[in-house]
Amino acid sequence: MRCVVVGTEPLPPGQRRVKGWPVSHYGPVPRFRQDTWRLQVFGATASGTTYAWTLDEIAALPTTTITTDLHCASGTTTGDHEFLGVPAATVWELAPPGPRVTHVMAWAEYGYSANLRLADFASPRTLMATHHNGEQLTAEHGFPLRLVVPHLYGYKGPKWLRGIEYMTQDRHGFWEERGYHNIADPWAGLRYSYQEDE
Ligand SMILES: Nc1nc2c(c(=O)[nH]1)N[C@H]1C(S)=C(S)[C@@H](COP(=O)(O)O)O[C@H]1N2
Ligand SMILES: [Mo]
Repeated sequence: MRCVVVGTEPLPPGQRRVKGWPVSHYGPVPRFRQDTWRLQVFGATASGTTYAWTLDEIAALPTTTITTDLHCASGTTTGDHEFLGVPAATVWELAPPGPRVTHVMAWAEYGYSANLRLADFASPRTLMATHHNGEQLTAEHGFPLRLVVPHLYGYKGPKWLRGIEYMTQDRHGFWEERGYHNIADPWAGLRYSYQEDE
């Protein structure tokens, strides 16, 4: 039996806790097509080749579980999340990056993207999640695969993850291009891009 006390975890500055798990994202919920779905790893790989894994191949990899709150940069925090999935660092091992790689771009369906520093992507708690609280992710929350970066604001974790691009310099993703902070550390309150100049 899972027994979680909700609402006792400390909150980052400016966040308020909401009940349940509201759905929030930009654009429509994509339909999953098993025959064409691949997770691709591309860009500055060590071998120069692109890697592509089917969902079955992902599902065969060792998994881990994390418990975390999710902090949306709009100010809401939801709790009681237990994610199961493949550690993002596994990508690092199976598809090694070239020596000059400093950042990754995590790509989702419909071109949504989020840029991450290496250390944030390969952090031990960063996960490519397939399950939430013991159940397969729902379509609205990112089925079949969702990046969860528990120590950053929600926009750094694409739902419907489809690609990891290795980059040799930083580049803005979807929300980072639209006024949100490049680093997105909720504990430091790094919410908006104008704060990058402070
Ligand atoms: N593909 C995609 N992933 C996304 C988003 C999006 O617009 N598209 N929004 C992000 C933001 S801003 C947040 S707060 C979380 C919300 O996740 P939830 O709907 O599961 O609560 O998804 C993140 N992942
Ligand atoms: Mo968000």
